[in-house]
Amino acid sequence: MKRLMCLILALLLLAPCLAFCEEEEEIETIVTILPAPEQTKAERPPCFPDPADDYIPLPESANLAQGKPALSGKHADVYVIKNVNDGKTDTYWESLGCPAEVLFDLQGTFSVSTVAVCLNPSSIWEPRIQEIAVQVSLNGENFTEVAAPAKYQFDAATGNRIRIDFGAAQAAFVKVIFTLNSASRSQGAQAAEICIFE
Ligand SMILES: [Ca+2]
Repeated sequence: MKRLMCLILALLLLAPCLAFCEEEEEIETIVTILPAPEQTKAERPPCFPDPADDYIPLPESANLAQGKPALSGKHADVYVIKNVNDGKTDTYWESLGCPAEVLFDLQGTFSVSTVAVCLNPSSIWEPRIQEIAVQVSLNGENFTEVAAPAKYQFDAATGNRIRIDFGAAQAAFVKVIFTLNSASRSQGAQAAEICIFE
């Protein structure tokens, strides 16, 4: 008798649970499928201005330095000279101290009027000053200074790049000379890309 009472009591306690489970099974699942919006081009809403809008502009003409033979003295660590004109700002050249220079063979004679020196545009690169001069040559032996040594401010806010403009000069070889880098973690010259434009 006692067992029968316990069984009845257990059924009474379980009854609400069984009813709940049955109700839960009856809940309909409603899924609404929305069509994906068509986007044919990258869009940037006005509230997210493009940082590149504040970068120092570079000429739109071809970069005469890219991929051309480039020579320099000793480099720091793994930052070899081939990084200076591989077309990528996430690779860079760093000299072993200053002064240092990079000599480009343009493999032809061009009328050049702008040299740009670019660092990685990331703000991880602290603002710094580098002192830079530019010389040109037609034969690789006799050079003429077209831009005297001057200090240039590199800042991520303006793309971590600078441009040196000078009167157009015929050049088959261009030498970029660094005499100072104020960066706290390097005494050598640094350039992710050096670009030369007509
Ligand atoms: Ca590079």
